[in-house]
Amino acid sequence: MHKVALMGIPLDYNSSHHRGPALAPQKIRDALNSGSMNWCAESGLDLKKELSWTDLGDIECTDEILAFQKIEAMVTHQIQNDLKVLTLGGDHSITYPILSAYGRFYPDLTIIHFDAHPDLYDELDGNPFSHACPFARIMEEELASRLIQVGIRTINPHQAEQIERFKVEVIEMKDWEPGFDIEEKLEIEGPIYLSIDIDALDPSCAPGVSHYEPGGFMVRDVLNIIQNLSCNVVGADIVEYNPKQDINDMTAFVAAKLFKEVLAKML
Ligand SMILES: [Mn+2]
Repeated sequence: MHKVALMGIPLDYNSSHHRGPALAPQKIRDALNSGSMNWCAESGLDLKKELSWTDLGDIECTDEILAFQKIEAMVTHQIQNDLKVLTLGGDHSITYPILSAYGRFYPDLTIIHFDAHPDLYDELDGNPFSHACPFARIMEEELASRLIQVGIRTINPHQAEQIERFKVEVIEMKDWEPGFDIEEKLEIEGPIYLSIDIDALDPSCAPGVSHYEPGGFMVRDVLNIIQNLSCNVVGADIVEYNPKQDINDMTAFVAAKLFKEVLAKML
């Protein structure tokens, strides 16, 4: 019986700066299958031998009008079949249609959002569905009961207003302390949805992103946060990896490493 469905979402037309994250799902799969790393999570679980998850391949996203509806429908279908959904993006705009599905099934969902950016713009360059806006749409439609953001280091006055308006709980990167127990300190009870923007990490360890914002997490910080979660993780996305900006595929391997730990946590 499968517990988790993996889907790639090769979509980057809502990116405001560089294109490229549409290439990420395949590059992450290539890293996992390269022979450079094995398929074990750090718990020792061999994900390659694990039969409780399935890779459904990529959602075809070339039609910009229909892609969001398609993503929402695909995710809804998996949840109806009692599957948790783990997606590989894609730019961050995809989190809105995914949460449009989740919000209907999980009225008390807590999102833990890793990012350099709050992604709460009301609109950017006239696009309300920009990769800078998904969490504004999600909170307007009350698709989650709590939004907790970590890694943030780019708050401007507009986003500060949006944080206030939507009662977003932000732990800014400048205030982060290693070993901080998010679940305990913020009294999170779950279920949890994880949304991981690769640019939450410092560009020195993950250069393959569209927007550089130094001063972020080390890979180990993010792995520790994921591994220490005890609540039920019912869904997750890993977004904004941009292979066109990468150096020697190093960010592909970072994304693959995060993928292994997130998947192991969801099984
Ligand atoms: Mn970001």
